[in-house]
Amino acid sequence: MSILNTLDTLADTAPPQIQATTTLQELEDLRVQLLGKKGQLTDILKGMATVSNEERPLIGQKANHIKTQLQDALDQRKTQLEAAAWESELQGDQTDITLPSRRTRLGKRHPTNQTLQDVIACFTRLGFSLKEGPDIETDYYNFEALNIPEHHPARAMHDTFYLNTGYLTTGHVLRTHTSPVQIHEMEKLEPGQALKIIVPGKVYRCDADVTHSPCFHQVEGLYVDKNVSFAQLKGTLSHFLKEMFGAKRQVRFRPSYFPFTEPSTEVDVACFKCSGKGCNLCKQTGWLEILGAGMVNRNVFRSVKLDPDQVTGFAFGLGIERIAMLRYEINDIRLFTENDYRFLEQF
Ligand code: FA5
Repeated sequence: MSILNTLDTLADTAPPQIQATTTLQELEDLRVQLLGKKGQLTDILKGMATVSNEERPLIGQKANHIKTQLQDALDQRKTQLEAAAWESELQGDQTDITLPSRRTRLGKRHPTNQTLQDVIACFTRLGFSLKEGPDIETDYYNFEALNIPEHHPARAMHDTFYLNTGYLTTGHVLRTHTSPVQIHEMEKLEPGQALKIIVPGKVYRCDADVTHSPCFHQVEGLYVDKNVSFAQLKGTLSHFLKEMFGAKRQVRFRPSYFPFTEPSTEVDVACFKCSGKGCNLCKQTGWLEILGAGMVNRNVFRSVKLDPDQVTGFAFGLGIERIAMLRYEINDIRLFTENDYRFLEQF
């Protein structure tokens, strides 16, 4: 067969071979076999020595043309195989690059925090200043100094978490209310000095159902001065309740008992779920209790070395989650701590 014929055969058979390769390695091997130093084209051109002078330029031209054609076919196949390899790698990763990107969520205030901020703002406008106290308290501050001696039945009502860890001395508790801060702050008072504070903070009780959480927030209020009256307490709380719930929401002051106040009251707000008819949320009472309050007990003044004949005062303790439940009509207190976006995004 003449060289020209052999070149034609190569030009016919090589392209289907190139197209049939399935991997980049296979393609590279074929390139070497066709166009490499010891490849088919070089082999064919070795026969040039025997051809006539007229035929030689024709063969040279054809050989160059075929070489360019085969190189183009090899390059094209290489691009196809690289694209296929990339695609299968992506499938292996199970990454769908056509999916829309994840939305960046904007942060929002948690409803408990929002309510806490609003409560603080209301009382600051009324002239109360902000104080804080420790979460871990001694038995003395949490109970004793607040006129709740050992074996007093009120201790049982508090469902206390006692701390007994080995390195903390026994007698420490997770505070069950913010009232111990009353004692810390009154201990610092000079005779004749007045005190008007609110104390926000976390409190802990071994208690859990739709309206009770083991860790919740309270805001304590304390006003100590000469001639503080129960009327002032009622006026302050009534103003606060109107700001929080609007003038139309039904509220009631109900006589109650706290060892550290005398007389004492609790404030209830009409249940939003049943509008006062009675349901599982309000335990069939029609009301949700949000705060306890009263006039500071004379024994409490005595425990901080203040003379109960010289000073008077009122105190109150608000449950922040309960207020948030009423404001936003939330029927289960556990929703506040479940961190479910569907719940949190509504506020
Ligand atoms: C007290 O804690 C008193 N220290 C309040 C007080 C302060 C009275 C000063 C007088 C003077 P009580 O246990 O009722 O009181 O709790 C106060 C409020 O906290 C309740 O009205 C309720 O709104 C909220 N609360 C009580 N227990 C829980 C709980 N487990 N989960 C959520 N909120 C609660």
